[in-house]
Amino acid sequence: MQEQNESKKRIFSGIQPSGILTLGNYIGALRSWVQLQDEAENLYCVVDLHALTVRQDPATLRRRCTDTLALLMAVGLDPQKNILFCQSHVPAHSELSWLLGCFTYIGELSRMTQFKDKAQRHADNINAGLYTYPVLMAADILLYNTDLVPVGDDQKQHLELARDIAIRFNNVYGPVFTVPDAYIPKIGARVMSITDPTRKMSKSDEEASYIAILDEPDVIRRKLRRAVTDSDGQVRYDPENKPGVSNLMSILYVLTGESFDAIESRFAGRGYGELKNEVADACVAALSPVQAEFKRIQADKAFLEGVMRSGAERASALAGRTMSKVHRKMGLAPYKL
Ligand code: AQP
Repeated sequence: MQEQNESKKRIFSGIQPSGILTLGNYIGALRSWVQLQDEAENLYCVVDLHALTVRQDPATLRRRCTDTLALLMAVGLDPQKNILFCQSHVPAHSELSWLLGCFTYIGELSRMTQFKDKAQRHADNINAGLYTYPVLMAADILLYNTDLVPVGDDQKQHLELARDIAIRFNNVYGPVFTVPDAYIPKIGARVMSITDPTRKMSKSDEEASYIAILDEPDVIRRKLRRAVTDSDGQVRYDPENKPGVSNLMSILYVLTGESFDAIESRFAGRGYGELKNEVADACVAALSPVQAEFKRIQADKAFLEGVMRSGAERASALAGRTMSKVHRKMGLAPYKL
């Protein structure tokens, strides 16, 4: 296995620039990334190749890549402590994806719930990339001999596949890849849509269904006022029977630390309107500083370019070591005979 800092675990995670990042991305992924930044060697990647599985407007995609990178720093990721980079800047991701595709079965890919869900939502464009998405994700992770992958609950199935592929490969060629573990937050791992709380909040869904990290306070308040709840009027945590109210309570819990019991007793006899207002206050308080920092970083193009370039160089150096080993083990012809 690759040489790495003995005392520190290596972490990799990615985020698609397929839309404006949501409160779901923030709570399910970005907050844990920030919490972990002193404990591990981290690589955080803007996975633009993954975003191409759905049609993207080129100019918008280009802008969203840099905006996503700026947002990673705005939430608190330090570009010195973390390798922040863009997936397409390290071609080894695509190459390893091909090689690992030869170790992945059609049956495994056909079982992936995200593929089934996206194939339904984009029925006019069920492309091969949508199908092989989990192989590219396995390549992203295995390329860096990652120990831990902090993700939301929706990515658990993909991560299990990455583990299976690593184990299968290692069984054939010896211990090449580290078998990664998922790191999933206990609460907030699946923030639900506010218009349909039986579905997860997604940035590519309709705008009213998500709170974007960059939504202005009045937009956040308006969206939350319209959040779907239920008709029994009781603030009680019961995700199965009261998904809308439970989703709002989870957001409040994650952002303020107030326990479900405390929220329930404080809101006894009060309506959902008051709960929605408090959730909106908590969102505005958490997101306003991020928004201000985002504007500052986004305006500094030279800084952003520098972070992107240095991230790509640092990631490429690590990826190159894995790829030489993979080539050698698999018997690909050496460059120098
Ligand atoms: N609703 C969510 N709750 C908790 N975590 C979430 N994540 C996404 N949505 C939620 C986590 O955010 C990280 C980055 O996700 P991604 O952008 O790479 O892809 P995704 O999971 O497909 O997110 P979206 O918003 O649903 O994107 P689109 O709409 O483009 O498909 C991941 O760790 C994810 O678990």
